[in-house]
This record gives sequence, C-alpha cells and structure tokens, in this order.
Amino acid sequence: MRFLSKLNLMAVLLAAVPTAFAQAGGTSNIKIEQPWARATPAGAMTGAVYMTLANKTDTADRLTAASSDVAGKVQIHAMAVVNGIMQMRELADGLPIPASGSVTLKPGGYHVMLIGLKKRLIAGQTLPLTLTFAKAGTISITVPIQAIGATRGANGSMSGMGGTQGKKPGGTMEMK
Ligand SMILES: [Cu+2]
Repeated sequence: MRFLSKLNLMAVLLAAVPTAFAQAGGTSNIKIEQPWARATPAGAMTGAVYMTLANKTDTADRLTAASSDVAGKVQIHAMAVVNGIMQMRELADGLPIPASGSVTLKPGGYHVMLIGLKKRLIAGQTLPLTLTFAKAGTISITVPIQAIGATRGANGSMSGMGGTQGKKPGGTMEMK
C-alpha cells in the first residue's frame, strides 16, 4: 500500500510539471527568448518591451494581444522610416510568427508598447507581461528592465516613440 501511494504521488508530481513550465513560457509552442524592457525617465507615459518569439511548431502563429499590470493599455507596434521620419503604428492584425521560425522585437522595429504607464520602469526591476497568441494561447512572462540607453546592439533609436517629444510642457527628459 505504501508503495502504491508513492507511485500515485509521483504521478501527481509528474503531471504538474508541464503546467509549471507552460506558465513560465518554457515548453509552450511559442518560446519567448530574452525579453527586456527599456527603463523610462520620470514622468514618461509610454514604454517598450522587446523579445524574440520563436515558433516551435510547423504552423504559423500570431501575437494578437498583450497586457500588463504596469500599463493601462498594451499594443503591438511596428516602426519604420517613412519619408525620412521614424514612425510607428499599431499592428491591428497582430504580429505574424512564421512556422518553425522566429521574429525579433527590437529598438527601431517591432515592439510591445506600454501605454499609460502606472509606474516608472526602473533598471534592475521587472514587469509582468501577458502575451496572447492566436494558436499558442496565453503566456505570462517576467520582463527584466534595462537601462534607458540599452539597445542590445540594435542601432535604432526610439526617440520617435509616441511622437511626443517637444510637445509636453515641462518635458519628460529632465536631467538631475
Ligand atoms: Cu510604439
């Protein structure tokens, strides 16, 4: 009897493992690699999160939505130079992730946009982010926050983010 109950316990533990990994984004059909957010200056109302989304299946998927406790609204944005001006737009249909392929969100390109920040993003801290995929479902991750100047080797500047520079009286880039 004792032996049998131990086996049952093992079965329960084994069954619990895949769930735990799925919550961490580990064994999901979409693997979220190297997520990071850029720290924000005091008073900033927007922020951005970057990562690589790797599709571990042979079926194309799509990042359709995102949410976070630190922002009122989260959108999926693309950035591109239009007529010499860096602009960004919301991807209304989401961000496609090719079958057995990956897509990288990075400064100057695709990003997850945090709108209506409820708190300043401080380097060294983390923020929670939940991503929703058309096929892979919902994956919640913890995103490390990096210094404001961090670019992870990308050359794109995010100075066009929000298009608010110079418009806000008092400014959001005050140096102390
Ligand atoms: Cu944006």
